[in-house]
Amino acid sequence: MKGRTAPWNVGLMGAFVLALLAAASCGGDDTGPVAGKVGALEVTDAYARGVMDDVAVYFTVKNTGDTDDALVEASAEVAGMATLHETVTEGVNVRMPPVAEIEIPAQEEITLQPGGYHVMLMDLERPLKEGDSIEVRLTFRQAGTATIQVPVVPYAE
Ligand SMILES: [Cu+2]
Repeated sequence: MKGRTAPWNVGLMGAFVLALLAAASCGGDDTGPVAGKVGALEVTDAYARGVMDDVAVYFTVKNTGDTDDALVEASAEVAGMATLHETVTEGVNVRMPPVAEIEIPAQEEITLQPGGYHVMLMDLERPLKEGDSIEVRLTFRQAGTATIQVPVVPYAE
């Protein structure tokens, strides 16, 4: 039995990402960087991280309009498939059933976060590592499609 395996090679790249994360958290505001806008929708605080062989994408969508909207589809060039998932915890079992859409009511803000809704990227063309940035397309029923750049962050326990 060897010593524990470091999950990340904390070298220059690790230091670089930590610096980026520190800079990103210094906004002094709850709203993080704007990842993309389409119509009345503003997407902020986007990040992605590995979950087993797949990658989960999280972000906040604010609907500044007077019309209810919904996220209905996602895609990414690096992924053969992208699905909207919900995380459901029942006792010790965690499932991620696909959902047809994620509602974004008028004048409201919804956050996709660990333990809840997320976009799951599957069938990846290449493994993603922290520091990568991936392009993700989000299609909303009313507003249309937003293309956002999503940084890959380390998995946090
Ligand atoms: Cu999932």
